[in-house]
Amino acid sequence: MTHPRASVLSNPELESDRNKFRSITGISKLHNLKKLILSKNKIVDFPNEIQSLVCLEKLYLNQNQIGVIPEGLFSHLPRLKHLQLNNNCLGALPRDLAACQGSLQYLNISSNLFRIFPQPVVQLTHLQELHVQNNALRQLRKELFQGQSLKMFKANGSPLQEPPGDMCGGSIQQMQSYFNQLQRGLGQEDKRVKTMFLGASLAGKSTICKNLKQGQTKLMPKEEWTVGIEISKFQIDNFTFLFWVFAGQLEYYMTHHVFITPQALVILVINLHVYQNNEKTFKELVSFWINNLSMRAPNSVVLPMGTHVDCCQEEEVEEKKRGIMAKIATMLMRKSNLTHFINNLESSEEKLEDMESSTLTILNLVAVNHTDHRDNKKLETSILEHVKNQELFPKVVRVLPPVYRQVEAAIIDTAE
Ligand SMILES: Nc1nc2c(ncn2[C@@H]2O[C@H](COP(=O)(O)OP(=O)(O)OP(=O)(O)O)[C@@H](O)[C@H]2O)c(=O)[nH]1
Ligand SMILES: [Mg+2]
Repeated sequence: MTHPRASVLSNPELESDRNKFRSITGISKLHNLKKLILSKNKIVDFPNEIQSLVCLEKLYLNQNQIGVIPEGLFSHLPRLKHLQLNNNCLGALPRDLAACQGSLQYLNISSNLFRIFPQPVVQLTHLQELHVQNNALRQLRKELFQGQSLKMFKANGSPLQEPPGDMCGGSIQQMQSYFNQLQRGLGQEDKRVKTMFLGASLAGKSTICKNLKQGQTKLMPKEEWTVGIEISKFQIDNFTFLFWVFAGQLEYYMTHHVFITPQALVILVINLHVYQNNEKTFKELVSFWINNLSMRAPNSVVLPMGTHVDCCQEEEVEEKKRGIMAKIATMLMRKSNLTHFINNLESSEEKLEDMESSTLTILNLVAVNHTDHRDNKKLETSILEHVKNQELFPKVVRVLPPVYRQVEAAIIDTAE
């Protein structure tokens, strides 16, 4: 965009959104401009001429491709009240944004690439509304919640540890209380993974769970099938696993929709002796469960686990492992083609983002021989390796004040 028409020189607003501008020049003479809308363009370089717009109160630069904002521009904008920078490629903010501390009331930096909470935001003492969601933040700053001004705050969609992401849906008062508690006692890292065992009846879910917990290689008696859901706690190193073993029998399927919740490690247990490389057993033992999960818990990480290895030949196990993984890959490919197709139909950007983030991760199948003690150890190591991977499990680590941990422990005790 160059040289806006003379008529805008006296107009306090300039709207030039939804164009394909890559850069903006010729706006420096618009000294009286109060509102500048340059959203939904393709701007890469922050328009330096904005520093001449000394009356500017509202600036919309959202949905562009800005990666850096140079230092020294915001100090020329003492009246700026509303700043929208969401959906760009920003990883930091210039220090002089703090110069707008007397005026800035609304700031949106959501859907950018922030990994560290930008320091200048902490100094914005008049901020009333702050959007930082969908970044790569692990920590928020307590100073944000110490003042009186902040009324609205959104921070979902980042792998937050301090405070844990599930707390950020709460009120400002809850956030204040969390940070106050944290100050009083030392915050401790809590690493916790909900682990759901799913799979057809008699697949061996309860057996795996019991063997892991008790470090044994025993088989469960057939009569002891699970009724409903069994919940228990298990520790590997400093990770706490909450095991949820689901009954595989048909009559309990209707309860699954209540209890299968997102953000979990799912161990999909498959009886390799019963599995034959055909559509029927793939559907019953594998695809039924994966389809179910992609509907109810689309962000889960699934570890397929083969059992009854002791009843199979060695080469049979390898062949079935390969067969299952190949069929899963084909199935996911079909799903992703469908998603792509729907994406092309839908123009709503939020819808697109939702779709993108709804993908199951399916890990490589591990086969476990319950009669071999070493397999138990291997399984433990493999589970631990996966949950330590922060890309796979960004929400495992939570920093909790001691009092929160005590309350949680009391609740679990009561439940047990
Ligand atoms: N030979 C052999 N038997 C196994 C193995 N795993 C489980 N079993 C046996 O298979 C039967 C079913 O195992 P469970 O662990 O109860 O199966 P489940 O998946 O919990 O079944 P539901 O509770 O009905 O959903 C039991 O008799 C186990 O002893 C295995 O790897 N090898
Ligand atoms: Mg069971």
